[in-house]
Amino acid sequence: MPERNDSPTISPADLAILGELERKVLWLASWTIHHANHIRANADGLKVGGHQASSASLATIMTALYFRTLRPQDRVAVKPHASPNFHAIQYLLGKQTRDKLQNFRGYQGAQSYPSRTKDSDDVDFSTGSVGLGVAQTLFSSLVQDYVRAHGWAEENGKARPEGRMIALVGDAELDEGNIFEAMLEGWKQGLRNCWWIVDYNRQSLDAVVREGLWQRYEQLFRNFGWDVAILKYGSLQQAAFREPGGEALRAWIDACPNQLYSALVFQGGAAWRKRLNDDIGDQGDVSRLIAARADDELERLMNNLGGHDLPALIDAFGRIDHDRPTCFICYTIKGYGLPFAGHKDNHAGLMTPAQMETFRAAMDIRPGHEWDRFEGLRKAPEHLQAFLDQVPFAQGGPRRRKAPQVEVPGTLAVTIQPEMSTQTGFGALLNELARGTSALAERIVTASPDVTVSTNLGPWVNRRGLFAREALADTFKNERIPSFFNWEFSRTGQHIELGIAEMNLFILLSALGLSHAINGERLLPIGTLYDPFIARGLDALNYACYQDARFILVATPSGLTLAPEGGAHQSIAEPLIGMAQDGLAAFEPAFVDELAVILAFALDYIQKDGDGTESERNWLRDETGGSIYLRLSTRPIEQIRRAMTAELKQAIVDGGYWQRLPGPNCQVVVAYTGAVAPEAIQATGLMAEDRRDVGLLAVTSADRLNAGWTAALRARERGLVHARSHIERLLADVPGHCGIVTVLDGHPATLAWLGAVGGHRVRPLGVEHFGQTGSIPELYRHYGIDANAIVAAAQAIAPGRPIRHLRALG
Ligand SMILES: Cc1ncc(C[n+]2csc(CCOP(=O)(O)OP(=O)(O)O)c2C)c(N)n1
Ligand SMILES: [Mg+2]
Repeated sequence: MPERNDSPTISPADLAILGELERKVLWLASWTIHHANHIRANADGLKVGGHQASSASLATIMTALYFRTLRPQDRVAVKPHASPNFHAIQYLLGKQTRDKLQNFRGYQGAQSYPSRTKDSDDVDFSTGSVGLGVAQTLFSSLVQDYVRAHGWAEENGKARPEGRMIALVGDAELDEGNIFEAMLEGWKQGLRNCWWIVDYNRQSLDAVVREGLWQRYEQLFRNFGWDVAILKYGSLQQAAFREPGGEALRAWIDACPNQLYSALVFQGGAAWRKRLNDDIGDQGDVSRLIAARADDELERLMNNLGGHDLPALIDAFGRIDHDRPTCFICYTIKGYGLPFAGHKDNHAGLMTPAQMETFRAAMDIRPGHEWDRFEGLRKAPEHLQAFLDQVPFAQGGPRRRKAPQVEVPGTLAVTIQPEMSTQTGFGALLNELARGTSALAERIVTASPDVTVSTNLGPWVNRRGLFAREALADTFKNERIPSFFNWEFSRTGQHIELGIAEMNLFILLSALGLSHAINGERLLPIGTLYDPFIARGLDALNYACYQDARFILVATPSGLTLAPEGGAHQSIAEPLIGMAQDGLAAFEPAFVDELAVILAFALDYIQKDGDGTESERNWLRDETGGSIYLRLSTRPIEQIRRAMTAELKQAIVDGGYWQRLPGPNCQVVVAYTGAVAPEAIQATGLMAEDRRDVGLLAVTSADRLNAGWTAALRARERGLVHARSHIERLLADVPGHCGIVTVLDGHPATLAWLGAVGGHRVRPLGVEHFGQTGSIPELYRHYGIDANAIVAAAQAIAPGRPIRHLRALG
């Protein structure tokens, strides 16, 4: 990487300043947490918390990185509970306010864990759920490669420098399986420009970790093609090892169990001396080495692990002159420099006010000057400021980039067959997009965890190819073996084929869906998977939404409609996930013309960033956008021939429309979602024989109907008396005595709330138990979502005479 000059050697003057900044980061992070817990008045009297020990563990590493090694193009996922360090660093760089620090963990203050969306100081990647931020850096690196391989590596006529994607990783974080799933995928995809810096303090939340983990980590990383750098000894220790007797000291350190080392760190200099003398004190040279140091010097020496040694860190980071993925295992002490350093119970430990007073004195901070940026530092403020002014990391202007929106046509072309499933429709829509040459199609990137073909992405991939940094031909094609699928990899391919791990799909979508903000190049990611396996990656999906990544998730097949596949693959709860997941608008269309409308909307919606004109027609805040979840099915159903009017389009996007308007004498409305449309239609037909004016409500998005409804309720409570949601308008003319039968191939609670909108009686039908194998009619009968069940439900809640009359009798 020729553009980098962050060398391994540092001038003594710069090193001295970095040493002061390291103290400052430790002080500010500790003080921020202390202030939140002991000084600020908190309304509820609850402990606020924060992690002084976990932050202290990373103070040196983060000082070296942020004030020396990082370049503006580098991106970092910070270990969640080291958030106070990050905010302290940004505060020193003038990018975080004192106000936010004083309000750490408070309402609208600096966030407990770094948040892209909620913090105001340029967080690159949100973290919180351990393991996910780590994998995010790996996938972000792949996305950077994707963007560059597609020729989008210039900005204002200049080549955009390649960044490193860096994770600061807690050692116990490496217990999370998603990290290893990501590593394997990274190996397959030729990962580069990725650093994981492990804070190897040998402590987790509960206790001290097993012995020898570093060897497992080292072997694992090397197996996956990573370079590994182990920073075990600081420069003081290295110098001591060169003294006579030094080798014996090193051997003792190497053999010392983690628990014992931690306990001695906690106990301090006198304990170190006693233990060392007991163990190796009878060997002339090493005895003299120990005796030559006072207790505090001995303590400093034994605490001087690689991860707390600025020269060792600067050297290790500066030596990397290649783009291979690199893992740094940095030995650290949890709570370094604080009174509970090394104590196994220190994870949530907070310094007491008395301990803080001692710490304050040691840091030379005068009361009332705790937040002063240079208070207590042993360098002139102008020198410190001059140093901060030239910190490379802070030179690049705003880190949040912007990319123009790609225009989406109002209508997407698709040929609709008389009978079709939504999944087939999806394949056909993407095939049409792939055939064209639009800028829209160019920016679409698809991904799938080994279900590309079975989710109907095949035609798209045949036309647009698979992505890899190095081309790879399809041997079957070259050997002229007939196949439906052209499996050719190239730098310009537009499909990223993943192994089966759904976690990886979601984290990749999270990385692709932030490309506009990270790379300044917009991508329109579409990921496909089987609907039930959303649950497998759910936390990663939540994570992607939390950091406002933008993507379209296509989940198919779903529900009972993959009937012979059986209970293991039938999804029940996913429609409720679609409703409850913040940042994700869920749709479940029944017909392909609906899907075409929704997909066009989706491609536009994922690009919105709040700049659009505010429309409160539905109280959905559509101008802010978000991600999209489409729940599709493999069940072919008879399509409706109809003109797609602007009004119908809008209603489909808003979440529902009347397929058959309920007349004035209506007693029953059937409201359905998705693939059970034929059953709902058939049931209304059956009921028409002895009931008049049965209504049929098509619900394309329970999620959006529900969100609009609750938003309108809230708006009215706040005095906007005219606020009306789409579902309220749809149900406005349904007589009060009417019953509503709701039905979907998913959990009945998804639509059960419809009765609360206008006070109608509801009988919600759906699936509540694990599936059986069988044909679709058998299963729909078994679970009570076929036409007969709908009719029976209607009979039960609207038995032929007006409900008003029944009420009067009651
Ligand atoms: C997925 C998930 N599970 C549990 C937690 C709760 N948690 C927060 S930190 C932590 C232990 C972290 O230990 P380590 O990564 O070694 O960091 P250290 O505190 O030692 O710096 C746990 C279990 C979490 N944040 N995320
Ligand atoms: Mg740890």
